[in-house]
Amino acid sequence: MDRTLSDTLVVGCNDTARESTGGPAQAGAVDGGAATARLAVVVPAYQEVRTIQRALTRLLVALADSWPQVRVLVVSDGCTDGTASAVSALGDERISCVHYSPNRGKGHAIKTGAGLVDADYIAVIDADLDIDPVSLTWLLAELVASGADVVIGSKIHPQSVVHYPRVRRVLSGGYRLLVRTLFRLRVADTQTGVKVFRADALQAALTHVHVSGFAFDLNLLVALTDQGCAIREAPVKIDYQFTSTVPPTAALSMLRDTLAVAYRRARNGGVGARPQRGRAATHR
Ligand SMILES: Nc1nc2c(ncn2[C@@H]2O[C@H](COP(=O)(O)OP(=O)(O)O)[C@@H](O)[C@H]2O)c(=O)[nH]1
Ligand SMILES: [Mg+2]
Repeated sequence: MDRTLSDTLVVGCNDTARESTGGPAQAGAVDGGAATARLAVVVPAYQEVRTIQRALTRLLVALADSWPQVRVLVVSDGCTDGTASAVSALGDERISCVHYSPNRGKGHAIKTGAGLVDADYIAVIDADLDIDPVSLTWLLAELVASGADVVIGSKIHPQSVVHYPRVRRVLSGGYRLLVRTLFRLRVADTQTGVKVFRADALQAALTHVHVSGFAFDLNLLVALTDQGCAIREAPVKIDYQFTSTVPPTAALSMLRDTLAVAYRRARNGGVGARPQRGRAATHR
């Protein structure tokens, strides 16, 4: 039986576990980067006990100069391997962890985390060691400098440095082709696990995002696009560590979810738009 947010457990690293009041995890003021802007980083995690401590330490080191007041919220997505305890054991007051059970998917984890933080900018980064968190500083710099609503990491940005197995490159390229054909978004790579958002734009779009698995990123970017948000791409540094927890069946559910987003968008004339009765709508 699914548990709802009201019975999730929020664990401050220096606290003993306590029941969530449903209130936000506070993000602090930022002195560097964007003057007084508050940054919260949401980290979706599933069975990451082996990497989570190193990943979080690396993340905080990368952000130390430009975003020293950052707050990090790890969302333990039904982990049964002690990921939440490993986060807690770090004892870092900048890091909180919310745990729920059972596993609901990466998209659900991000949506849950974004609903709990209070910040001006919300970043999302994978919990494993594949993506170098220096990428996050590049995305944030671009968000602040450009005034865009969203900046996403792109594996095919000319300045990206990506070490990825061939089979993943092929799958990723095939998915990008499918997305380009179905959605005609202005961004090329919807799936890389590092993104930054103006919090108000993200919160508004999330109310229209229903996919909870890996096609969540696509669903979210379609919703942001249909709301008229300015979305830019920035380079990433990725060194694949072969620690992926994605099961082989995920490709099928991702395809199913992607087609469902395309269908709903065509039917409603946009993600977040009201259904248009009696005619198929075009979307751009
Ligand atoms: N595989 C998987 N990852 C999840 C889930 N929920 C949250 N995540 C996190 O989503 C991120 C991406 O997952 P990963 O297995 O590394 O995917 P990949 O990088 O695309 O191979 C990681 O931080 C995971 O811990 C889930 O249900 N399944
Ligand atoms: Mg990964």
